[in-house]
Amino acid sequence: MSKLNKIKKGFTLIELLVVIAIIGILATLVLVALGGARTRARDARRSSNMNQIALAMEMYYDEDQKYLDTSSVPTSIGTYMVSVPKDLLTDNNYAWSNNTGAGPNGEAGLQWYCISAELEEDVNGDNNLDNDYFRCDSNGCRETTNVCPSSTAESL
Ligand SMILES: [Ca+2]
Ligand SMILES: [Ca+2]
Repeated sequence: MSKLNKIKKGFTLIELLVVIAIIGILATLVLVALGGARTRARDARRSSNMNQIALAMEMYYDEDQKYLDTSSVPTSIGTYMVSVPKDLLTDNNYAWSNNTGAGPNGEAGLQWYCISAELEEDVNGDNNLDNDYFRCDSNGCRETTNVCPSSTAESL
């Protein structure tokens, strides 16, 4: 039997264990990377939902010269949004300001609204995961550190 044949007989147990360990490490790295991609994808979806709700609210306003007003998050926005989405991870309603009365900046009743989604990523880069929101209100849509206010707590 030649020397080459001896070498090619197969893997040793140590070699197999090393290969398995390396595969395990690579799989962990891939899963971590995918996890980040999935949270970013959910955040993108949340921002998209906020923008669509804002569009529905503006169309509602165009027709009625007032925003839909309700003490809690609406389930629909006229004919413009048949079903207002919930958070895709928690299935909770998005944060909504009771806008049945005057607004936090003294806006007349029915002339303001605010809805916000809590984001999972640290989009403002301050290493705090508790202060990242995407929010739409009667001043427009944006990333912000503040959840929608209760009707008198904070300016829009
Ligand atoms: Ca943050
Ligand atoms: Ca968060």
